[in-house]
Amino acid sequence: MPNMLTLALSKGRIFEETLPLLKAAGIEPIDDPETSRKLILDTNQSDVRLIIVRASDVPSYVEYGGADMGIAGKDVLLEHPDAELYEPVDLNIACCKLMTAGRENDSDNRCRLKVATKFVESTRRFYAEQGQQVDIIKLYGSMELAPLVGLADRIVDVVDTGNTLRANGLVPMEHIADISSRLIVNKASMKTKHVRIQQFIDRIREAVRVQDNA
Ligand code: PRT
Ligand code: MG
Repeated sequence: MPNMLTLALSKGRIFEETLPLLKAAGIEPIDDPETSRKLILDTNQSDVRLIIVRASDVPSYVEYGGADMGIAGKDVLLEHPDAELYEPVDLNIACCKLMTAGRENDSDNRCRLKVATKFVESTRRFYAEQGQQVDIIKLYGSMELAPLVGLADRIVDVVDTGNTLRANGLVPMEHIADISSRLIVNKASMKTKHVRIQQFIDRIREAVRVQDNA
């Protein structure tokens, strides 16, 4: 269908917190991604579909036109500083903080810290702004493990309750950024499907306004 609108999002917390906003905008998926194996979900609107991708893949799908729009955490977007995307709405969902963390009783005076993270770009920028030399070790998950086995002195990760850090004897240290999820839009789609995308943006903005006042 040439006039299809495709929205890319990840399952888990982003999907769950996006559902009420979509519903308020009149869009309801027909399948549940947690129980269905489908990666393309039809909705009650025959010209709107959802695609389920890895959280860190959402910007690529949207930038290169695999989806017209997407929903991605600001932590993920900060890793793509040169992406050609519009970011018209802060959805104020899946909120957390990007932080440095380390071992509780760490009296680290090393001149060159080793920092393990999947957020390489934000980490590089943060320590450069501090004027601190660091060696960054790229990991894809379970960053909390790195300081416990001597792989790194610090990690940079998103933190919500802090329970995961605490459970591993780590403490949050420096605050790097407040994180929430954003609606992102492909630049070409914004031109070719302008009326429908603008209407979607307006409805989502209104849904966020109602959500934030609840
Ligand atoms: O799972 P996958 O590798 O595909 O990607 P992902 O882990 O990035 O995806 P997902 O669905 O877990 O997270 C999607 C987005 O949710 C992230 O990009 C963030 O913008 C946002 N978000 C909000 C979070 C959290 N809160 C959060 N707490 N993402 C991850 N966490 C992790 C945190 O790092 C810790 O390991 O959840 C764990 C529990 O957090 P605490 O602090 O409450 O213990
Ligand atoms: Mg995850």
